[in-house]
Amino acid sequence: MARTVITFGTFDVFHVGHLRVIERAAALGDRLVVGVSADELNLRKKGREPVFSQAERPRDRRRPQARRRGLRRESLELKRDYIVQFGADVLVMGDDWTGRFDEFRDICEVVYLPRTPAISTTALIEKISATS
Ligand code: C2G
Repeated sequence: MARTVITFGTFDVFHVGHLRVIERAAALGDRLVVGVSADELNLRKKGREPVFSQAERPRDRRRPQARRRGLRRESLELKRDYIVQFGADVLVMGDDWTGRFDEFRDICEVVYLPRTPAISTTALIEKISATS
């Protein structure tokens, strides 16, 4: 049976760290579902608007090999519902989230992948601001 992988994130100012986590997540199954945080959630969680809006961010994620579905995650509390709704067998997150998703081990596998070092949305925003 086809194995479904799900991952969540903001994916703002899309960079190689995002690409690598998406590629490695896709490689763990047959279908990858990428949950993209809603703008409002990002504002609440990080205290700033994303650089790219929720309408723009999903478009950055192109990977023809994997059949992907984007969903906008309006609420952190809904993760369990999304895992069930999309029939996910595996939840994948970068290891900055290690332990934070273990509560879902009762309904799916939970895998934390090593983050790509030395790159982040915040660092990119700071770098771009400093050069403009
Ligand atoms: N990531 C990575 N390497 C980086 C930067 C990010 O592997 N250098 C991974 C993160 O670990 C995460 C994904 O890329 O799995 C998306 O990162 P963010 O957009 O920063 O996602 P975040 O806002 O942390 O959202 O509730 C969970 C959150 O929605 C995760």
